[in-house]
Amino acid sequence: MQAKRRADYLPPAFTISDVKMDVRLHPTATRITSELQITRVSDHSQHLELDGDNLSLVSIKLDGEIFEDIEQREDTLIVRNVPDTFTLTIVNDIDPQNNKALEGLYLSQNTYCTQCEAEGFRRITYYLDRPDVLATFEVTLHGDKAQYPTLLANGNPVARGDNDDGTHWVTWQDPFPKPSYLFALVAGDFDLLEDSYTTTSGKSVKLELYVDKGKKSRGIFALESLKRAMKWDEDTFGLEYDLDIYMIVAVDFFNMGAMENKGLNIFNSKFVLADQRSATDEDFFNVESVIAHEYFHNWTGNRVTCRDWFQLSLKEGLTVFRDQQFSADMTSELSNRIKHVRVMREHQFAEDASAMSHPIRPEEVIEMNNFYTVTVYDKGAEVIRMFHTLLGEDGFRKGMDEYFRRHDGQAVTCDDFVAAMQTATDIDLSHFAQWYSQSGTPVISLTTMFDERKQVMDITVAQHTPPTADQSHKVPLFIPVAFDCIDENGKHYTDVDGKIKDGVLLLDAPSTTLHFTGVESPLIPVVLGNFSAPAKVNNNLSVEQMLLVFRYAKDAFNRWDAMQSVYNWCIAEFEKGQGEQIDDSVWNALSDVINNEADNHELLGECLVIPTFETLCQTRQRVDPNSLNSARSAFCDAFSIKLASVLKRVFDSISTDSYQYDQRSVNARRCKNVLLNHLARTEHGDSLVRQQYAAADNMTDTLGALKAAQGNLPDAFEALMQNFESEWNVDPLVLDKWFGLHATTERDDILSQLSLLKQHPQFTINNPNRVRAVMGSFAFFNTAGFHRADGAGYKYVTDYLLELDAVNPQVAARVVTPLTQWQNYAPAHQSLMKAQLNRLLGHKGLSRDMFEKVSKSLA
Ligand code: B3K
Ligand code: ZN
Repeated sequence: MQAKRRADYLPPAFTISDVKMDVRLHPTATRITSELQITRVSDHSQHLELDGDNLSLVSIKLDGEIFEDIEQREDTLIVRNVPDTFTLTIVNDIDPQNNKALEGLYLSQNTYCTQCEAEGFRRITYYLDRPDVLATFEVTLHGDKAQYPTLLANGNPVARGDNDDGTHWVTWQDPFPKPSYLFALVAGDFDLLEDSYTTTSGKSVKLELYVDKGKKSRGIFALESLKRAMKWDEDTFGLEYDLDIYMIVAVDFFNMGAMENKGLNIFNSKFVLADQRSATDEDFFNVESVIAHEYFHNWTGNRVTCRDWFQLSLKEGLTVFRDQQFSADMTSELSNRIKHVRVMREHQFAEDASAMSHPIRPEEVIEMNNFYTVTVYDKGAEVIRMFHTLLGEDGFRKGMDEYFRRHDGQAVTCDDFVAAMQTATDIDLSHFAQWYSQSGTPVISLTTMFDERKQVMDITVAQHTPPTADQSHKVPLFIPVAFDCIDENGKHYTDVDGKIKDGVLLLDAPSTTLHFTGVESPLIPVVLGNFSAPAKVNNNLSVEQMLLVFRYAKDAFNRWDAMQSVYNWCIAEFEKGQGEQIDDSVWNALSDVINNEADNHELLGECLVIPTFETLCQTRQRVDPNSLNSARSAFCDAFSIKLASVLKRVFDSISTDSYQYDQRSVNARRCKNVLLNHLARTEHGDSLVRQQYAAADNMTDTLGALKAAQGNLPDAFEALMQNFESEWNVDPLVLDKWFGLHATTERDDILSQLSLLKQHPQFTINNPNRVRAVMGSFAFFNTAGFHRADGAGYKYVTDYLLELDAVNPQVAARVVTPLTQWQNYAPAHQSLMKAQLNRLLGHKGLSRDMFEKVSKSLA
């Protein structure tokens, strides 16, 4: 299978200015008639080459005449010797009902919907399916009126009518030229929530949210979130919505979270439906942030789009950054920042360390769907955040204004974005721009030299990016390192030469040395405040110094991070078999932390979360998963037993009133549930967990109780899980939480448990949410089960992937990720994992999606 390279980009030979489409919906034979206005824009090809995948061609006309000088290849249609300007009319049939890959047009649960990004439009009709071809669309949909009373497409509805045969039709016009990946249509029978929003300039926009019948009340929060996002984008970036109508449709079968189709977002119902009984605080948070993310794409993605798919981070990194800023403004800055740093450390650092390592702007791609990654999205957002740090709030806004001024209506590159930002700063951004081309996680190392007699201290800050699978040679990057320095009494210092400006050291060389004077005792460097760069830090602090950082650092993120380092250090002691010898002074200090922060539910809640197995892996090499997992668990036991009384006292002090989704209550519930998780390991565990489950008036506390019982209180867990299942059996979206909990429970018979889950009446391989809840949760988060020493966990996942790949390659290629990260583990596990990857690679008919990831990981 052939890879495409960024360096080989060629502008299209032809462009399409206008599309008129007629869609006659039928489960197995939907007929598409598409009339394309085509113009030659460069002379590098005499023939027109259209993309098409899985289509049955019926006829082609050129300027109204049947045209036969064509050649059909596997995924292209060559139309030979065409004039410079012409109208091409293509008729073809497709089969939505048997489209289980959920790409293109598909029918599931009696709803037709589309997913075209990245290259799904070619599964609907022949087209120049690339983001740099922008056309206006007029789409007429025909469907059975009783079954599909709602017929939607992009833009504004302009005409509708009934036919004699029980069908009806609606015509939609989208005046904004758009690439085909933003095309969408939906047909179904929904409940509708309606609202309106008036923009700052006084334009009234109709808002429509379509949900499954009977789920209307669960859509209210999403609609409110949309209005908040619209207001925020006007206030923060001066960006208003442009069409008269904004529609969101929630569907149950969807490969990802949501899709920003122009004027017609299609969402996984998981990111729309929420009420206090069925959704956790985290679900509410996610609904608001995904609604905002898709809305923000209207400017960063749709009005200004990508020239080619290698530029994906242009829209995704930027839009993730925008949704992160929005969420921080709506909720809280600290917990948002911690949430995103967790994603970086758990998943993005792991991707960088694996064979799939790639820069935020990849160089080489076989299947584009494989590049909707934590690197492109989340590291991409970190790169935008560094622009924000370098330029400041006002400079960043100025750069964004210039970006839209230059490129509204265009398909552009990451370099165009950097060039627009460059107009707003005196800092030369050419060195900084290497973040787009270099993969890997830089490590910032600190070495100190203290001269007690002269009372001076030097701190050398060095950077190094280890080689990655895709790039052996690395260059020094331009890294904004937030830098603070404290002594043992909490006094803050800054360097004499002023290299640290406004608390940030701009590290633009392999290393630099900072000088400090008037220093009586060795200073403790406190670096990467607010996670100022997507890097790792080698700070070599003692556990006492980490605790001083927690006590004295100004930056709340640094304080949280210091606690993570303390836990990491403790777990390392357990790994060495020295856990029992951890000094009482450390336990006492931890007890003080909990006591002192007892009223700060936000910080305490975050600080009491022990680093996950996945995060711990990123600070270790060739991990033996079972010994690390056991060491972590032994530490958690010791933590809860030694600190039981203070944990219980704080737990009791947090009062929970009836449910409200506001930040104060969210923080209190979160803190309380984290405490419950620790207390579950103590003598109070069983009764506390059962009490909370019984009393809960909301899903956050229900799930908190179940999670606390999981792995600690098997009897309570079984009983409560049964109760949960009987209550939510009819609601698969909620039942996914139950599937996920079972799949992540560490127990000896987990593989037979998984087999039972797969036989559950609500489970189906055709629904990505179900598959992710069972197999995804197991492969990503059931450490003991997935990493069983005999390799049976790896084999189990592989067997399933072989089945899944034939149904939905995109989802299969996600779930295979943990197997492809074998480099992280000890040799015995590596060979067991590779054996399964080889099985996959040897399988006939493996999808491109899987082939790319598996072959790379074995290369
Ligand atoms: N742009 C879509 C993702 C499309 C994924 C294609 N496999 C959603 C988003 O990032 O907003
Ligand atoms: Zn996006």
